[in-house]
This record gives sequence, C-alpha cells and structure tokens, in this order.
Amino acid sequence: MLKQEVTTKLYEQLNLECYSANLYLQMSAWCHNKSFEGISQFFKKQSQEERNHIYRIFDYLNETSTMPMLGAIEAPPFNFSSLPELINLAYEHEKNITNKIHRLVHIAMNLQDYSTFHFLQWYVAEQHKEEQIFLSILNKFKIIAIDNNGLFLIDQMINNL
Ligand code: OFO
Repeated sequence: MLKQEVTTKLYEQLNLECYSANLYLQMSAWCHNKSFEGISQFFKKQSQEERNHIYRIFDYLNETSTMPMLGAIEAPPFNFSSLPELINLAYEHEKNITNKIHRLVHIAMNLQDYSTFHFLQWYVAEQHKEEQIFLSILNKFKIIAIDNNGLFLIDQMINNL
C-alpha cells in the first residue's frame, strides 16, 4: 500500500500525463491544419507515447492496491502564433514535467518508498530523452532560416524522427 503523499502525487502525475497526451494531439491538429503534415504525424506519435506514460502509472497504482483516480483534465491551448512558438511551448511543457517527476522522486526517497523510487527511474530517463528531442528541434529552427523553404525542410525532417 502506498503512502498518502505518494498516492496524491501519482494521481497528479496521472492527470498531467493525460494533459500531455491531449496537448500533443491538439498540436498535431494545429500542424495538420497549417499543412505541416510531417510535424502533425510526429505530434500524433508523441501523444501516443504519452498514453503509454498514463498506462504505466495506472498499472503501478493497480499493482500496489491503490485504485487509480482520473480527475478533470484542463483543456490544452488550440491556437499558436507560429510553428517555433508551438515547439517552444512543447519544450517548456517537457521541462515542467521533468520538474514534477524529480519532485516525485524526491518525495519517494524521503519517505523511503524504494519501490516507487525504482518505478520512477523509467520516467527520469524518458524525460531526459524527451527534453533532448524538443531542444534538438528548436536548435534546427536556428540553423535553418525560418522562411517557407526552411519550414518545408523542417516538416520533412521531424516526420522522420
Ligand atoms: Fe512527455 O512525458 Fe509524459 O508527460
């Protein structure tokens, strides 16, 4: 059985992962609407990965005899001024998720909940990977001039990530 503080934080994380899945699906929709089909596919895949993040926490809660509880999910933004703004928002979102995961790890460690501490290590590695992906895309925007040709190339490139 999990301690109450750990349970509460895992519920919050479950909700955040649901928000992430919706955020990236909405970003996929915006990209498709602006004819960036490659990036639209990329964000659809990211949304699917976020669903995997949901199920991992969902399963861990079940395995520890703690019924998962799904709360209300905040609506994601649906309009963005530009593609770089959208990517930057995704990067900032991932940095925020990393902070939440690190906080959770810290709580598990302090409460000597080593099972949860171990469970969270997958998320620590995953956040490292996701931050790196979004930072790499942001850096590509700096390398390729943001004109229509540049955006076309970026759309192609991100589709292959
Ligand atoms: Fe994007 O890692 Fe989950 O939220």
